[in-house]
Amino acid sequence: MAGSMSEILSFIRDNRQFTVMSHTSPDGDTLGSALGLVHMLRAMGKEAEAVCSDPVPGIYSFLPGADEVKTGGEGIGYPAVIAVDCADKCRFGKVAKFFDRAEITANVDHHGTNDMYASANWMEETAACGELIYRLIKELKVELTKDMAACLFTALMTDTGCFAYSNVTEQTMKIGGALIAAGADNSEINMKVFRTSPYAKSMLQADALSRTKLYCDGKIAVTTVTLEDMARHGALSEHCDGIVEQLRDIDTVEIAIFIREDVTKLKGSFRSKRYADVSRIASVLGGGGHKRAAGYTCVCPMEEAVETAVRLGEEELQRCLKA
Ligand SMILES: [Mn+2]
Repeated sequence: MAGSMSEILSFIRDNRQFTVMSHTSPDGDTLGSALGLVHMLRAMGKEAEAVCSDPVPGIYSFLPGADEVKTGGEGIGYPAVIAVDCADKCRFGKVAKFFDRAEITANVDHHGTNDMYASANWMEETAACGELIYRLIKELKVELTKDMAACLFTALMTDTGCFAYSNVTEQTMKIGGALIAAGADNSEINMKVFRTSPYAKSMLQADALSRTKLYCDGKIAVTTVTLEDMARHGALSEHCDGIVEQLRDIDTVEIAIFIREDVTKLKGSFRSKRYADVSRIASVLGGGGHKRAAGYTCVCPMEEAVETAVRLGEEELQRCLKA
């Protein structure tokens, strides 16, 4: 059961005031999808707000509407609440209260591990959740504005590694083209998201990468960042974005593991290169995601978290060998 687009179309048509929710530690897909959706709802004459548990990372501050995203549990909490790019309710963080007290809820997502937690659901395993928002805009015959296009192009670009990963389909590229045609500035967005790094971020990443450990003949790479590491470099948690991809890019690596310390818990990210299914590993740990990108949170000492993640990584490599 993966719901359907028509459930979401009815949810949008039948309601007037919406709170659109992104997931914790927001990325370009969840923010671009949420803001694209907010712009679409407003173009339809409806009221909409965007909420997110955590602050909008600096690299996404250029997104049209980013300055209006209510964070840290702030927000109005409209009667209709729609979550985008959230595989399960654990991804809501401080904005879960809006979902819990809503009159009606919806869930638009592209993670295969989605557990259909809302009253209206639509999960389809596209490259980016932004593709689903684009299809809603087309289906509802809303005029695609430059602002919507910039938000959705950012969503596509971030979840596809700039249209480079195996999740990219003909449809992804066609939608990317339509978004450029509607005014999304490909190279400018790419520059802002992927080729702009504060000094503190570059130094934190160099530090983390220099401590990389390899396991399983180099097929698994692991590194970690503690709150102390971030403080030493004057870096923010959002400055950890991109480390796990750099581990994955090491030539021998199939599974990359990155674990960072947050205030109350540890946050783990997995990436795989060609064949390992890291969503299986994340699911065992109570998280979820995609085959090539997944994550989870846990509360335990860092060494224990690393040991567990590496062991599960080894088991996944074993499983792939046997298959
Ligand atoms: Mn996504």
